[in-house]
Amino acid sequence: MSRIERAEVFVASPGRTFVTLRITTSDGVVGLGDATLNGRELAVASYLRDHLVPLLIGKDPARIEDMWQYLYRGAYWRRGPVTMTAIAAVDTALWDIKGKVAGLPVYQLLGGRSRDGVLVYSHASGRDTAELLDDVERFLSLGYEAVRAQAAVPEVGGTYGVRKGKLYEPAAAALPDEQPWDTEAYLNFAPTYLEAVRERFGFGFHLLHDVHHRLTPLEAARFGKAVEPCRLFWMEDPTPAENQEAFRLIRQHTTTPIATGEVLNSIWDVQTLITEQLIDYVRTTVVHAGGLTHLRRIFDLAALYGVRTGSHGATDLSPVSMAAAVHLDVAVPNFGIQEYMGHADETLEVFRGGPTLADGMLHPTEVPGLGVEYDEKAAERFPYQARYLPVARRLDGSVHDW
Ligand code: CS2
Ligand code: MG
Repeated sequence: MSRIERAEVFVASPGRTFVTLRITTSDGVVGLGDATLNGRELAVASYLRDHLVPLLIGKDPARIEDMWQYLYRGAYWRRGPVTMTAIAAVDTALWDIKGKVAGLPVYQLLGGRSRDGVLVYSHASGRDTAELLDDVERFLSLGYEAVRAQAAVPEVGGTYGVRKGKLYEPAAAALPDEQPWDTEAYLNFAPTYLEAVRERFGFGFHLLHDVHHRLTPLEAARFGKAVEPCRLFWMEDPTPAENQEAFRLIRQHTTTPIATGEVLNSIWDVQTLITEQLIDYVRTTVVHAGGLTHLRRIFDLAALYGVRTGSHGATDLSPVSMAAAVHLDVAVPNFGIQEYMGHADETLEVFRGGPTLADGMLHPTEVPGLGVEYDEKAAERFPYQARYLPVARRLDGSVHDW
């Protein structure tokens, strides 16, 4: 019987930092898992190297569910982004191996296709409304059917989501970049540029916006009401989601659809949001919510309550977890939309293969497994660089949610 013979953890910064787990079986079959936690990467690398890898050697790679239960219940200290990202990497690698052993792309192991392609959205942004409108036009001309819009709030340096280079990369500094934030200025300005997008381009495409955890529940209710005429596909992370019950207040005041979950990492962290239908899209991911095994459970609970999927897919999710995401997206019945930002050229030198983009949709690979390879030699050219996510401070100097 095949056994796990080797489990290696690679930390490299091709374009940005990624942590990748590679499991090799006694039959020489290789599986990959993404273990990247933006700004806290080495914590997961150590959790894997120092605590999980010794448990993997000699185990049966085919026993995916048993491994998940063993690593989750055996941790004693449950949940949290570090633990669930480490478990996710192992889980994803074992699904990759199972697909290769079966000679099937992973989506065939998840029930097969429910749709021909996976609708995606990408990120338009601008330092002002005019620049944002040009960027929205660019993405629409590239064939995207869904576009997220974010513009810098005048006089406030810390607006989330405004791209500086080719890709939006918030983890850009060797120490946290402290950015000013002014909620009133945001609440006065953001509805104006979302209205400007609709005025210029109409309603023939999906328009999304990420509030990025910045508002209180009542402010979020006020924002949701203000943008109802824009008919957003969703307003994302309107308020910090640890307080799931807080979404009841938002729900009472506005019909603007709500998406949350990218920073959450277990079914228990989204249970109230889903079972009380406080959200319309759940954004949990393969890499941060325990892998395909656990994410499928979250998506199946969501399906019972009419909640659709809308997984996070920023550049800090590696091509491995993006490939796994598309294999699940194409199979689940309650798919909503997949965030997709693409990756830097350096990243694609290290991670080979993965889903293809055509006509605003991602399509999974048809090769056995996940369809991504990790080029260890290429990765050696990109040594690890410590990068932090920013910290937001209100104008009075107190810390705010970034
Ligand atoms: C954002 C991300 O893509 C999104 O919806 O929330 O840019 C997020 O800020 C980063 O992934 C954090 O690492
Ligand atoms: Mg977000």
